[in-house]
Amino acid sequence: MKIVYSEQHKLRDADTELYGGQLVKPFERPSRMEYILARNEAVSAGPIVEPKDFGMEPILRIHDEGYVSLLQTAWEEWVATGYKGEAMASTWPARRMAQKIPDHIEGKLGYYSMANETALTEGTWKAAYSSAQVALTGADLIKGGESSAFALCRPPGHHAAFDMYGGYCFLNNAAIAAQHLLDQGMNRIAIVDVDFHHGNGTQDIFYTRSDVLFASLHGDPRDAFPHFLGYADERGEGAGEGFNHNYPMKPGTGFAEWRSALNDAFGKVTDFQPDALIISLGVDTFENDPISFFKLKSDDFTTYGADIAALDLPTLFVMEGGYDIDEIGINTINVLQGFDAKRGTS
Ligand code: 5XA
Ligand code: ZN
Repeated sequence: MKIVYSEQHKLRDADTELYGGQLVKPFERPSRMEYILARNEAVSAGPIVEPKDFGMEPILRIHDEGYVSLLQTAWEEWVATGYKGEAMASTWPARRMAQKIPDHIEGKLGYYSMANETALTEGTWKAAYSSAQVALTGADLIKGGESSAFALCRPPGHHAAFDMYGGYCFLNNAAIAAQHLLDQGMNRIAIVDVDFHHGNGTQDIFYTRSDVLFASLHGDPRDAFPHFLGYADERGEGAGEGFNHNYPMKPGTGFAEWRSALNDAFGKVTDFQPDALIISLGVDTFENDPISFFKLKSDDFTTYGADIAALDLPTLFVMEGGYDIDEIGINTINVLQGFDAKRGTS
């Protein structure tokens, strides 16, 4: 399958992440892409194609204008205050506090974020914009008749909500791609999020809608980031009631249990009869991932790639997380190869 990729992701190269009370080099770093590209080159899973530029409109179909404008200007505003480090939120509109947008950049970052491990840096907006264009180009390929495509997005997107960033995510690439497919004439899109972490942003964006079904398999929020969304009883609201499905799982969960949750989610997808499927593809479910606690092995990624193919839907893979640098390439490409082998395509 075609792999959409842009070198622009390298503009997102933060020095700091707040992790365990320390400022460390972020787990979400440019070299992740090099491992995936190297593995692709080694096994020729698919040709690399450049993204097209769809402009701002599809981004603003999903995200709040004030939020997008903050992403565009935050770094300059932060530097203008005289702050020396990377831009990080330090205060939030928590319970019983005013939900008003402050003027000072420190307050704005708190208002528009849901986690503060993620620093905003000089090239962040350009990289996030490009990542969204990668997803849109993948969606366009699907709309144009390709049976599958892989949007090799970086930075990832699934924690980015209507008006909040965090969890290494700024623009919700999968959601932007889904909306684009709907705007191009499709009627129903299913998004299945197989990243280790709950796709809180994607859930937030589509929670009251019935044209996008969202299912997420993830570490139980009692034990895992993002901690404040992803419970099984979150099933959608209003018109969206019954179109949101969460599968929280405990530390140590292995492939058999995980796959049975995946099959349950696929049952909902089949009943929904979507025009296309988007897989939010995070490979941080791997047993050696440094920030996660599931126990999938490299071969399991091939197996579930084939499971996805068996749904027989036009499928767009959108890259999310995965941090065990040595294995991220193998595990990501294994999913694509399992898919292609089952479909009889390449
Ligand atoms: O899928 N999301 C991630 O991998 C990011 C988790 C951030 C935890 N601080
Ligand atoms: Zn993740």
